[in-house]
Amino acid sequence: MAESTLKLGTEAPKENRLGLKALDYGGGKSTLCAGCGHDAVSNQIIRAFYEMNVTPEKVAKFSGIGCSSKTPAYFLGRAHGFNAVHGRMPAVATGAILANHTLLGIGVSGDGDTASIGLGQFMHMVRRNIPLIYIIENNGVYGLTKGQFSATADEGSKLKTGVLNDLPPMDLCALAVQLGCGYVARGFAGDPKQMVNILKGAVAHDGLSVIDVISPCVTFNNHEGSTKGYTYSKENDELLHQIGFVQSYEQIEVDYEPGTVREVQMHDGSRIILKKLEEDYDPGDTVQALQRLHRATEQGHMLTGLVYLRPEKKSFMTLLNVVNKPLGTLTEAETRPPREALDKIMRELM
Ligand SMILES: Cc1ncc(C[n+]2csc(CCOP(=O)(O)OP(=O)(O)O)c2C)c(N)n1
Ligand code: SF4
Ligand SMILES: [Mg+2]
Repeated sequence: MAESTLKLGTEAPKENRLGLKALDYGGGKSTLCAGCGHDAVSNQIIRAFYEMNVTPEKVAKFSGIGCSSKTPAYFLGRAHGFNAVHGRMPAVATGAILANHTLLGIGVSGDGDTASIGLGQFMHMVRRNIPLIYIIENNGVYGLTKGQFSATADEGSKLKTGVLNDLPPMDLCALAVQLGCGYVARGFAGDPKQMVNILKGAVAHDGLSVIDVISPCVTFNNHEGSTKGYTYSKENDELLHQIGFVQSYEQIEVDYEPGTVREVQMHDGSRIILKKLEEDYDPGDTVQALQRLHRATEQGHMLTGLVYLRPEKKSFMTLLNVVNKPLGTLTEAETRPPREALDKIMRELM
């Protein structure tokens, strides 16, 4: 494994509870353009998984095709990985996680990979609530094929060549909320603190989490007239709340004024702390989530934070009552119905 060039920060403790260092969560050397938002997101994934004490060998990484889809090679080099076909990652990830849901699945896609060619696959994965962390590194363009507009590009935004986009954008967070996803968030590659906490919450969530992260393409979509570049995103970032995350083993009591903080308990006992900013936003309210997303688009704002959270929603594995073992390890006796069950079926058919 080549040594990672990603910066890992210095403030975190050297070893986590598994005795692993942040570098143990790194991957190969990135070949992306210097300053690409996708490298920042890889860095944030490394930090979140390290601080969450995830065993790298228990992770399965999935991706499609694009600069974004190359990034699983740059983090968690000790994990399993499958680089699928353009837009087809959801089907591959669904199959793999169904076969072995003892693995923690993480998929990295792009706005082209998800919202253009892969939209049908994405929507069915959301409906099924496959337990997977699904990240869209959204830069509004097809970076790998030299910067054409994708389906998430804002109306009126301009390509470097001067071409204007006259089609409305597709909001992947709104789509995920609409289809009933239990964990929907929007982050910004330039806000690592928020992103790491969003990712930690997703690790703790049992079900699909959709994380749309605005991740600027410095080569093709970071100029004046772009609405997905660093400057525009920083100036128009509308924070829903500040996100904190407390792991299940931490005895931290949060000290706050009544009514200023919302605390949500996750199924593993960890807690997500949402510090309200200017208004009372309820992430469990579907209509409010859709309204806020729509309003932000109309105002040219980038709404970030935990847009929608329903941790109680049953994942596909729970609905299917799948055994808690990788299917490939089941013995013949465990897969074949007992003699009495077969006899009973035969009697019913007579
Ligand atoms: C079936 C198929 N069609 C088209 C392509 C060409 N292609 C490769 S990557 C890509 C778009 C990538 O855009 P996005 O998913 O936004 O990733 P980014 O590079 O911006 O991170 C396209 C159209 C392909 N590889 N396969
Ligand atoms: S072309 Fe854009 S998306 Fe691709 S690596 Fe370069 S900056 Fe990143
Ligand atoms: Mg893109």
